[in-house]
Amino acid sequence: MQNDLRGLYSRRPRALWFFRFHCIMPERYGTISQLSLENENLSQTDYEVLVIGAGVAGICQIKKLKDMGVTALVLEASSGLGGTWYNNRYPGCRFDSESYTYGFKFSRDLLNEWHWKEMFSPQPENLKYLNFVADKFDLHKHIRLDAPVAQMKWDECARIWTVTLEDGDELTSRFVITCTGALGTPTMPSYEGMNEFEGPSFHSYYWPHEPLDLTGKRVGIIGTGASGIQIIGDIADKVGALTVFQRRPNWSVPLNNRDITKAEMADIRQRYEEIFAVCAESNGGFDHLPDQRVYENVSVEERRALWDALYDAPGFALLLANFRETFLEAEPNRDLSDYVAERIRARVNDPQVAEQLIPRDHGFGMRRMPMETGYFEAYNRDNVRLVSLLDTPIERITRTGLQTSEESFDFDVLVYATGFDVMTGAFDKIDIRGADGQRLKEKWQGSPTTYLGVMVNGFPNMLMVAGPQSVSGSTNYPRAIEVCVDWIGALLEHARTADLSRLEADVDAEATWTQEVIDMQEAMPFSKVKSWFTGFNANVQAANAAPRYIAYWGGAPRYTKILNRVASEGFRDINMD
Ligand code: NA7
Repeated sequence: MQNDLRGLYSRRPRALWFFRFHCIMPERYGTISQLSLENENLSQTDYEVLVIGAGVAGICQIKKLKDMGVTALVLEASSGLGGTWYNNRYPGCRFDSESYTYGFKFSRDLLNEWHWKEMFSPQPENLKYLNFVADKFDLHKHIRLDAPVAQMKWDECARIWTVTLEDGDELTSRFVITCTGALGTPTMPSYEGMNEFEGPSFHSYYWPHEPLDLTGKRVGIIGTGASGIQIIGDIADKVGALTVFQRRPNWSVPLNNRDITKAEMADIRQRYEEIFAVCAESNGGFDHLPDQRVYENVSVEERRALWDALYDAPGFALLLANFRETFLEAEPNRDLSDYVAERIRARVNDPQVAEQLIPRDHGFGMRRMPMETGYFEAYNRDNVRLVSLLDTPIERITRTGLQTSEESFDFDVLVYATGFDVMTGAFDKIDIRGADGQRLKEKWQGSPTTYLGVMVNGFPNMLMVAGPQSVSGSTNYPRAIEVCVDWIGALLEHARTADLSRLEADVDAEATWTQEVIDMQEAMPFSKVKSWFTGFNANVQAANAAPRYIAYWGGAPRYTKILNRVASEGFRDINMD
């Protein structure tokens, strides 16, 4: 019986085992002898660790737990693994991280075997990759699909979590690790008449899984964030007519995607260590490092040459391989914004439309920048029209389309690319009750507080991968996830060695970390810009809501250093017994 709690806490297994069940449900579990009997037939409703979510984080986490010999189960709400890459099926959905920086690095075999076919791999291929990983490491049997979690309740006496699924099933575990993702809780606007539209209408996250033929169709799309911009660039030349309803425009630059040949992939495989070393050094966890020159020491012509090259380079190059000052200081940022505005004007034929596509309320890089493929050229097509909601707001959705303050539109299909309740949304959906019955949603009302984005005081034995206030939300997701999963592995190993069954972040340590998160965000030039970077979503928060602190902006290297220091000092900010 190595794969149960007795395996993890081997020095006093029976005492712990008895303690928990006798303590919580004496009537149900009865006497010691009955207990022993039941232990022999351990039904799989009890685990050392329950993991919530089988996306990129959950897959990485279960692999780690499996390697550690821990009995664990992943509970996944959807009917397939993959999280974001299972759910988002909209046309044009793809990475904007270079594919070879997005894959897991925990296995050399895996790196050697997988061929990324495009620089920025599309959703179907990404889902295939995650299933390939699950197949290769035999993870499917540790994942329960169609298992949305409704409630998690901590039992202080037994030191276990009881996790209740939406269908009423109950499971128990010593630890729960949440891997619920940053962008899995879509938000809809609240326009009058939304239920009346007679054609297909859906959030981009719920784009139908079965093929949806848009040929000749009149399509309306609301929202021009990363999802909307990918969709528009992809479908403009396939639909009959496309009307884009844009509220605030976003800066966007070319993704510059292309195929990766076999020879290139062979070279990438040789250089994986080098590539991941760059990612570890980069604040954003990407394969881009900033230009080291001082902005004011570089001539206007040289700056221009760099920007031209970066505009044509893959991915986030213009944002991340630029002079540091273009992100951090007002004037350089204005210069760069002017440059990008000029590029937009050069690509959009109608000057009035071009001006509507250029952001005025924030500088380049001050919100999460969508990457585009043919997005601006789409507006040069006769079948594509831009409607600025700043000029003519939507008044209501109708049976056949929608009505703005000026005009009525008819559509066959209506798409809401209206964003997500980022980071905390997935937690709010679950009724999480910690010690003393405290509700996490109430504790996090306003803004979350965490210890390192991994633990929460008052919620013992709950660990978060890519949780609020971790660095995951602000960086190349899998790079941060692997750091976090390794750290959690070390913490569980530490608990196992020291025979500990209750881990809780110290209240003062949590306050210190939350202050660090606040300080880092406030130091960012985008801290006053309303966007999901600053925890704002107009469909969830009131326009005058106070800023929220949902991500750590101190950069991946600093975050990793802090995690490593905490581990090397024996996790002393975590109360353990
Ligand atoms: P985003 O980036 O949050 O974008 C949502 C878009 O929807 C944005 O343009 C919003 O305009 C618009 N929006 C939201 N609500 C409304 C209403 N009520 N009316 C009109 N327009 C609205 O979400 P995405 O899905 O595009 O991208 C999410 C992340 O996925 C992205 O950052 C990547 O990390 C991957 P607003 O700017 O609020 O005026």
